[in-house]
Amino acid sequence: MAVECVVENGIAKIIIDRPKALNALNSEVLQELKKAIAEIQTRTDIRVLLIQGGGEKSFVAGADIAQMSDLNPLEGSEFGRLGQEVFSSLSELPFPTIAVIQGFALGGGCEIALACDIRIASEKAKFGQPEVGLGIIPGFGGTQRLARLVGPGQAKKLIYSADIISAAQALAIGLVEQVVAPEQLNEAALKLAQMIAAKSPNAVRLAKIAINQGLEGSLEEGMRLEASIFGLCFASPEQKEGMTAFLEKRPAKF
Ligand code: CO8
Repeated sequence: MAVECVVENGIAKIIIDRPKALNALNSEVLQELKKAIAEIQTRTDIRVLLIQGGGEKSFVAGADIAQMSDLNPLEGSEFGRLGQEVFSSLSELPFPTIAVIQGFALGGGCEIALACDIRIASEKAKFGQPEVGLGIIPGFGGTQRLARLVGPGQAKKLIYSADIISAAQALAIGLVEQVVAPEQLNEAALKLAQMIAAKSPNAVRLAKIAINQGLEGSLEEGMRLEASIFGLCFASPEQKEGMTAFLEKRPAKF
């Protein structure tokens, strides 16, 4: 098994660990990832997911080039669809997801990070979409999600050039949200996960829906969506607890 999933105190952790290929994604790893995501999808006890690569060197070094090298067009498009399906199920998880990136996040590895809500990286991490150097294009959502996250100009620069950039450069263009020293990475990711996990899970999930669905339409539609979801919050006991706790000058318990 290359994909492990553990849940502790409401925080799920998926680890992709295939050391002999720097955690590259072959179809077996993608199937395992699909299964792990399906298993946590409906769990109401999970408040946040951390996803990371095993070992020190690599988050995920991309799709498995050895496996892809002999694919025919039909097999290529099936492989692409499998990756897209897995990464879409990751991006559609109802709770927040954080990619914890200690090393290479290349090709499909960068695309996993893009499918998460938040990315925290070590200063040693490296990012890129090297596909055009292999005669293919990013096929696990990269052409779409990268442009949406960093804007079309920066996405085109990265994708056309296949350049590998540092964590500092990734932070500068908005490809990651936080960069920390390598030895602080796990602690920083856990701290953020714990902060999220301590808040109203219902409100956090609703905020994710409002942001993600709102981005699909116009600002006006997004505002209407926000107003409806805002109203919905008042149907939850968590709103009562959050506000009562404030008025009683005590921490809220969710
Ligand atoms: N696939 C398969 N094997 C890999 C991959 C990979 N993506 N990356 C690394 N490996 C293997 C190497 O072949 C090597 O194996 P071995 O020891 O048996 O020779 C082992 O991992 C260690 O790698 P290196 O010796 O190369 O380690 P270095 O430190 O010298 O280099 C790099 C590290 C820079 C990360 C280098 O391994 C590299 O460039 N890897 C490939 C990165 C890449 O191009 N990734 C993008 C792949 S394409 C992709 O992700 C497309 C996604 C969409 C697909 C849609 C399909 C339709």
